[in-house]
Amino acid sequence: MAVYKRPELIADAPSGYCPGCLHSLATKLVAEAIEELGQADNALNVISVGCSALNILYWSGDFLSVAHGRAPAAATGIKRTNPERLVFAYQGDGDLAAIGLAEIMSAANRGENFTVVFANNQTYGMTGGQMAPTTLIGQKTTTTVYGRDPQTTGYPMKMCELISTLEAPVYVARFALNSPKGVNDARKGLKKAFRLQMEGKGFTFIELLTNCPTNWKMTPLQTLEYMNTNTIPYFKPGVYKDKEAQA
Ligand SMILES: Cc1ncc(C[n+]2csc(CCOP(=O)(O)OP(=O)(O)O)c2C)c(N)n1
Repeated sequence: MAVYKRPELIADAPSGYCPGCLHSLATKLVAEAIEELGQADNALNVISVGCSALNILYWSGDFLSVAHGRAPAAATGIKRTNPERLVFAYQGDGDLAAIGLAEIMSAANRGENFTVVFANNQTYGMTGGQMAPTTLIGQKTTTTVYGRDPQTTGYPMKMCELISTLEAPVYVARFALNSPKGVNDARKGLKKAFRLQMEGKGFTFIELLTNCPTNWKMTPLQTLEYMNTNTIPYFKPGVYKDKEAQA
């Protein structure tokens, strides 16, 4: 008897991710949530630039690959012209919180009726591990070799907290993918965000705390422990905005 089945939205192909990278878990959770809602044929993945773009190697549903940081702008056009589609953008932290900061804040502020899935691994993974806006204080990257210093590079940007101050977003939540509970909560959060979108409720934002074993220069297991001791205390998991619960 089969106890586990690969989601149909994930093709039977090598993913391209480094061993232990949580991007692959994140995209699997996205696929599962969409399939549980019966939306596999209706979903449209707006794939941005960065390791998130490795999605194109194995996402078997519809997708559009767009320029760095511009996924929320592209998703706006797609969703407005195809309101019946389940549209989501999948973005990394360099993509979303650096080059695409204007696009994400503007789309959230307009209350566009799509979902953004934000994989926060605190680094520019694909280009070799440079500092991202979300890099933690003291975290070593190839551009902060002595650790991030807020005097010169500011503080790690908290996107859920920022976006939840806006009036329009309906559901804003952060989950950490380094524990079974975090994974289960993330699956439920993604499903809720997609359901709210299909009900036409408005902008939904799911941040997933992920890792980068290659550029953090740690084993996969060490990254999960680092997330517990360093990432989670700063980027606190939780629901930051839920208009449905407040109604
Ligand atoms: C306009 C433009 N500027 C810069 C780049 C180079 N670039 C490719 S991926 C990337 C960083 C991606 O980092 P992040 O969004 O954190 O994703 P990750 O790879 O960590 O998942 C950059 C700067 C690009 N492709 N296009």
